[in-house]
Amino acid sequence: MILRILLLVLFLNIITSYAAVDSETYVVHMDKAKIKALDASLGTSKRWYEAIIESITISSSEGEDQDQSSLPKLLYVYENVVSGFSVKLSEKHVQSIKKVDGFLSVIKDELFVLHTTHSPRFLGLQEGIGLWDHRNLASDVIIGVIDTGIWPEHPSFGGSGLSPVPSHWNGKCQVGTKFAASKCNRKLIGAGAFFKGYEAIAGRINETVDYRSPRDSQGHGTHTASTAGGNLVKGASFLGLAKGSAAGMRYTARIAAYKACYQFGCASSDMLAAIEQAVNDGVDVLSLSLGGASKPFYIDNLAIGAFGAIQNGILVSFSAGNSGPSDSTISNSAPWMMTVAASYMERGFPTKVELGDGQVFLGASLYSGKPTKQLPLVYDEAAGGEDAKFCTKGSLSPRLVKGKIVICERGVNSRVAKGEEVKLAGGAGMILINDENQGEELFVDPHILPATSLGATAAIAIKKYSNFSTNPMAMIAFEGTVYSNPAPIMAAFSSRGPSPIAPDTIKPDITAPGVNILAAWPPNISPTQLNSDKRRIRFNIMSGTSMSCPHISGVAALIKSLHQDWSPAAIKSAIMTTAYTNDSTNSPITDAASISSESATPFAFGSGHIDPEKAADPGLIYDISAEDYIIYLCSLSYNSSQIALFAGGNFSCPSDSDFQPGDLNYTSFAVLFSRKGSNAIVTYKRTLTNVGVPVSSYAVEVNEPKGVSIIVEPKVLDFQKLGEKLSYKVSFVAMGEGVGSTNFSFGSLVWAYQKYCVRSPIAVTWM
Ligand SMILES: *[C@@H]1O[C@H](CO)[C@@H](O)[C@H](O)[C@H]1NC(C)=O
Ligand SMILES: *[C@@H]1O[C@H](CO)[C@@H](O)[C@H](O)[C@H]1NC(C)=O
Ligand SMILES: *[C@@H]1O[C@H](CO)[C@@H](O)[C@H](O)[C@H]1NC(C)=O
Ligand SMILES: *[C@@H]1O[C@H](CO)[C@@H](O)[C@H](O)[C@H]1NC(C)=O
Ligand SMILES: *[C@@H]1O[C@H](CO)[C@@H](O)[C@H](O)[C@H]1NC(C)=O
Ligand SMILES: *[C@@H]1O[C@H](CO)[C@@H](O)[C@H](O)[C@H]1NC(C)=O
Ligand SMILES: CC(=O)N[C@H]1CO[C@H](CO)[C@@H](O)[C@@H]1O
Repeated sequence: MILRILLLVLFLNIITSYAAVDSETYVVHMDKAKIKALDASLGTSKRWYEAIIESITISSSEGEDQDQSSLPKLLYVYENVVSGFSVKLSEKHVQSIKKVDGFLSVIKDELFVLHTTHSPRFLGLQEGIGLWDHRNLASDVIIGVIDTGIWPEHPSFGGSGLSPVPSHWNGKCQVGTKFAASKCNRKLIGAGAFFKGYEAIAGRINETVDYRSPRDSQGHGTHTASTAGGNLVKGASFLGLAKGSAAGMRYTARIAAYKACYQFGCASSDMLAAIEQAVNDGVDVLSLSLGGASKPFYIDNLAIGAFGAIQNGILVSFSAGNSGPSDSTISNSAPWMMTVAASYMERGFPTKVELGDGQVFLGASLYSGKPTKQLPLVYDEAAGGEDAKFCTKGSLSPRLVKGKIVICERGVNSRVAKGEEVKLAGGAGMILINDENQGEELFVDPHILPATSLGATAAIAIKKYSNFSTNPMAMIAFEGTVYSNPAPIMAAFSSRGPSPIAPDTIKPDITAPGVNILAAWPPNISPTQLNSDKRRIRFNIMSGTSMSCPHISGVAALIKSLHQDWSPAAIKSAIMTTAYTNDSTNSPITDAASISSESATPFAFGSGHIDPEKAADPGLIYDISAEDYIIYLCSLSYNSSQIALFAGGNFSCPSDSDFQPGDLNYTSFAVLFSRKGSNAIVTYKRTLTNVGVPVSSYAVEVNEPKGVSIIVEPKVLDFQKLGEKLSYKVSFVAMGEGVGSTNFSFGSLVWAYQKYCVRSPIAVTWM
């Protein structure tokens, strides 16, 4: 009953505040070519847009006195990566704006969510060698990170010993709350904060919890920026765990931090402004560890903004999302985006739980103290009232849990908050258990008391023991850091393909370390982010595709400095064709989501796991020009105003073209077949560019997916010089039998010559 009244009140609240505001923020996309022509007569596009707004608001108020100051204010004017503006408008005004000459589309602003040092060695990067050779690191690249801002005083962003700021940098250090211009240096060369869109949606930033400046109040942006390009800092660790040097993938890169994410998320209008600023400032690579639900590219502001960036030669790396392991949970799936999945490294933080009856289970935790004694074990009713099994706030009875180890199930409140509840009630330890859906994937957390996670199988046994033993007991021992787990393993949380928007490409593209990553952290935020946690750290361990994405951004920056003339698609191709798909035991990479330890598929890891040194010298690349992408959009039957969002004006789609979406010169192959029809044939064309050995002869090797036979024509590509392009055709023939009930089958196509292995995964979807 109380709940119903509460819901009703909330509901009414929403309705009334909606009615009171009556207007919402929109991003209005305009035809770049038309606006350019008009600019010449009116001065700047800003004046032109102000005139549009004035005319629609006055015309629609029909003679009522219109006070100048009550006109809707432009939040941003976009002139480079996209063309248009963002503004708060009523529904009526939105209808009038659609009639303005040059109008292309209007997209309601929305909030995106964040996809919340040792990894260099795991990736084979070594000081003084290969990509980390001093000559390669001496050149200048700038990595732009759009996130929650940055903690500028952190040693990962110290500027001493670096050469002057690169001459192609045009940006600045934006001053704001607790952020003086002097906070930028030769490492952190620029910073900006974009919050007009956020404040229009969520209200004014609460300055007791966040800063109206580039300073990071959440830690996420500091962590991701240091993973991509933070300094090499010796002696880093997390409360004694994961000791070693912390270093960004491209640790000599310069960093520009663009803050567009706040307490409740990141507004698309702010994101577009940040992308545009970064492009104008001269960044070489952009890293975005955030996203929203998949939607067609012509209504996806992130896809439209990212396209503007790649047209300016800037590779944009995005996190795939943390919504796995179900199929088609992928975010950020436009083919011009680099979409990054997350996997485990070989590093682990094991624990051992020993029950009173001698059973032993292995778990994981970032708690690093002494083992507990054998202590009484309590669960559910034995620990408190309703919800005691989830250890929610106030659910545990101090009388029942004092001095004992409490079993808590995941869900409802955060994992570290459960530990806090146990500690507040006087408990001595916690065992955090997975249910069947959560399986065996163990999250390690910096608990504030001796605590460990256990997988679903152990959970069943331990619940049974605690229910049926008259005097249940347990102890937890913490075994520190080990470096011997088989790796990589795909993280269950990592979002999966196929992309519902673009099933003609495999997404995600690649996987990189994204579980238990140690990186820089603001000194005023505790590792658990709980108020009761008074510990302060310089480096924190976090997990998510948010953490894997900046690894790829940093590696892209390394490759960019080696091959300054390569396009974003060429760098992407190099990273993808050289990725590996076997783990450290030379068996196919497995999937933490699979109970039967089946191997992971390209819809979990794309082309495989990144191998930076190999990516530096791929032999051949699949290049894609901006025009190639636009022809691809034509093949998706986008109409002229949808095409103009990407092409920036007039683009006539070829009328007699037989180009299909699968002909995009993508590094992987996705094929859709009907389960019933047999002998259906799909033929795709590809073009390879030689960047390896001038005279070289590549031969094709195919590994056919189940139920499909493959014909490649020609079977040998003879290159005579560098930069030469040669094309081939690949036909997939559906045999239509033996596929059974599987929805997908997988294979690969490799062009091999001497040390080079240019590999593309193949994914067939049976519909
Ligand atoms: C658009 O294309 C048409 C026909 O190709 C051409 O006449 C016109 O000048 C173009 N407009 C702009 C603004 O480029
Ligand atoms: C701002 O945040 C603080 C701390 O959470 C809270 O106490 C305060 O009420 C908030 N202020 C507003 C205006 O929401
Ligand atoms: C243990 O008891 C709880 C209720 O207290 C019950 O929900 C659970 O199913 C029992 N588990 C086993 C394995 O018997
Ligand atoms: C990957 O593992 C499979 C199965 O163990 C093996 O057949 C294959 O040769 C391995 N591939 C590479 C590149 O080592
Ligand atoms: C393109 O399609 C959109 C959405 O269906 C529509 O609103 C728009 O008017 C179309 N534009 C043209 C030029 O047909
Ligand atoms: C195949 O797809 C269908 C429909 O999406 C789903 O119900 C089924 O579980 C899938 N099969 C497998 C083996 O994943
Ligand atoms: C830049 C580039 O090489 N683009 C090529 C990609 O492949 C398609 C299909 O083979 C070609 O038409 C493009 O020219």
